Amino acid sequence: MRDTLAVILGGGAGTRLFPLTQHRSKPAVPLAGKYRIIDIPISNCINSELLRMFVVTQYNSASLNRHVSRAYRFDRFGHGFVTILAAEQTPDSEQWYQGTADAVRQCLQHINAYPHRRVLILSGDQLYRMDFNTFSDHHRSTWADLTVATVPVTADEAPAFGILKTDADGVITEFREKPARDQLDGLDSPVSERMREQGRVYLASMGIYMFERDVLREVLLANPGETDFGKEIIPAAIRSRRVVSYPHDGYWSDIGTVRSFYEANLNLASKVPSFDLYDEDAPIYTNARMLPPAKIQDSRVVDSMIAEASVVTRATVEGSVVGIRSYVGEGAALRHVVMLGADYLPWRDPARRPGVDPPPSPGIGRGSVVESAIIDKNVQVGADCRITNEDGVTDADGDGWYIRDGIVVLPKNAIVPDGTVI
Ligand code: ADQ
Ligand code: ADP
Repeated sequence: MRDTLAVILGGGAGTRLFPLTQHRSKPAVPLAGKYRIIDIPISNCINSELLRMFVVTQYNSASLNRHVSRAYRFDRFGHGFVTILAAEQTPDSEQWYQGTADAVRQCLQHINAYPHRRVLILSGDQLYRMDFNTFSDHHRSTWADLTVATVPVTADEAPAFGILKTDADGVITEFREKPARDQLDGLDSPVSERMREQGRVYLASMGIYMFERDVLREVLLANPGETDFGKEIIPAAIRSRRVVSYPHDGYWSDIGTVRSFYEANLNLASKVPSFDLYDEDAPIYTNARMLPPAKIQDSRVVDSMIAEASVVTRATVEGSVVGIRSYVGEGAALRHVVMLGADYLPWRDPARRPGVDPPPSPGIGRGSVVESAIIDKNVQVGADCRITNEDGVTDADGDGWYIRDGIVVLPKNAIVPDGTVI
């Protein structure tokens, strides 16, 4: 992979993950109790020995910068780097990135400063593991100008994706971005017997592309008005280039919405998760924080992950992810909750953090019950609260809380007073 550069598309506005993206860009959103979403594509690159990465972003990049600069320090004897390219004004463009392809186009001057033969374009909001060496071997052995990674999906799932049709050699002959369900006729591709039995006969683009360097430059520069890979660049490329499908075998989840983010986190805590965080051959890297272990005192904890420096005291935690430095107080109960953790230890004296105003005691107060919720960082839930969305509300905005797709979301630094019912 020494001749390949990776470009990770770090987001658009991330509106579908609001309020988790209120103060941070999508790739900086915490995942699985101790990671950030960006750790997934970066780890896939590192594990594939692809060590030169750009992360393209345009919103709230401070938190992402902080995480990346703390977590990814390559030694000075190699040539690895993770560089964040936030939208910038240049003599050629005063515009923000207009879409995925436009983002890469505006970054070409930075990308082209490094020697490379190929560019691997990745999405910044997906949970999956892929060896990009195998992907690259496939790209080269099929003499592709451009290779699109694909997964087989059902007719119900298809309208959410770019759907492509291949011939028997895997060459893409048709591409339609997010076709309506009634436009799927004839779009099925040759898939394995097992996939056919499951009705997974449509090949969805994973938004992961490997381009030959000159091909990328040509397709981007020839049509400056085309701003999106899925809507414009890929459908146009199949008419004049050799565009090949690379079938991905394994789990893949797009975590760009509150619901998919929530479910992907809870799945990681389940008995047999779809994504293995414990794979020593392909670990997920993150910021090494040197925190003490989690401490569980006289509690009932079932099918859950509890991250470092957390304290759970005479409480119940079921089917949940409890992030770093979380405190769950006496008699509290968490069920199907994703708690992102805290930036500081809740029981430390606030006087030790002069000039800092987040809640003094983040965590779950005595006797509070929280179900089906995402609790962002540093949230302080008082005593005897009931946050269970008992009325089954689908979407709502409250005073210091939100409900998205039936999931209660408590935003970063929220203080939920004693006795609150949501
Ligand atoms: P979507 O996921 O709908 O479809 P999009 O919203 O454009 O595509 O996002 C792709 C990635 O690029 C995401 O990680 C997003 O955050 C990022 N991104 C979007 N706009 C950006 C911008 N202006 N600057 C930087 N980053 C940006 C795409 C393809 C489909 C495919 C699905 C698979 O278009 O064909 O099926 O991905 O998830
Ligand atoms: P997020 O992306 O979750 O909003 P940031 O990256 O902006 O978080 O901030 C997290 C980092 O900032 C933490 O690793 C921590 O070191 C530091 N930090 C933020 N708030 C505080 C605080 N109140 N006390 C101590 N450190 C803090």
